[in-house]
Amino acid sequence: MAFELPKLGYNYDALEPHIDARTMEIHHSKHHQGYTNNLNAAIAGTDLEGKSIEAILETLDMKNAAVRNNGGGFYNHTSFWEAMNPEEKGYLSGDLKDAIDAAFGSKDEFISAFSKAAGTRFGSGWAWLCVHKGGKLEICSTPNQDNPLMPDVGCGGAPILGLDVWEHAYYLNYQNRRPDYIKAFFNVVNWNVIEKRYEALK
Ligand code: MN3
Repeated sequence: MAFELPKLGYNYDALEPHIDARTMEIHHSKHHQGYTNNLNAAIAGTDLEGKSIEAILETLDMKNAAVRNNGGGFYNHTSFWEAMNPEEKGYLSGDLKDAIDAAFGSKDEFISAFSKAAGTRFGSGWAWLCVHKGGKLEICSTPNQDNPLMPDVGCGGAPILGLDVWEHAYYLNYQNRRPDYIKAFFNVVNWNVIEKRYEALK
């Protein structure tokens, strides 16, 4: 069973004005579709076929560039779309709020540290909030389509919030102003989704 491009849980214009409809459409229907197609081509006929994307990434041979780039791209974008669902957006609460306060001081201090990781990633990549077994949180970033699930990326635990800082994610609307895009992202984060991930993975 090949991987399929996941449908968004909302319309392309649902994140306006923070993330524009044209960027969403190209990012989902072209970029994410491309990663999906290339991942399927890369695993066809290999022993990776039929495995979950998490299993593929956790046991990845990092020298396998096609699966590293496209498997990462498939997983990262799926996670990214879900994290911005504008339906029942919610607010930071519960155990996740407590864990963020404990690790970073406050929600604002968390956003500041996460934004720094996203802003200082040179070139293309992602910023992450990860949870380790036991509930400890970590902020980190990875280049290209690497992902904390992959071995030895210098970033551990399970990712519960990721931000795409490739230029394709923001250039149409924000041009070179990555900090403005990062700030806008926090207007569309669905904290209910992040809290559910935290509860499931801590
Ligand atoms: Mn992208």
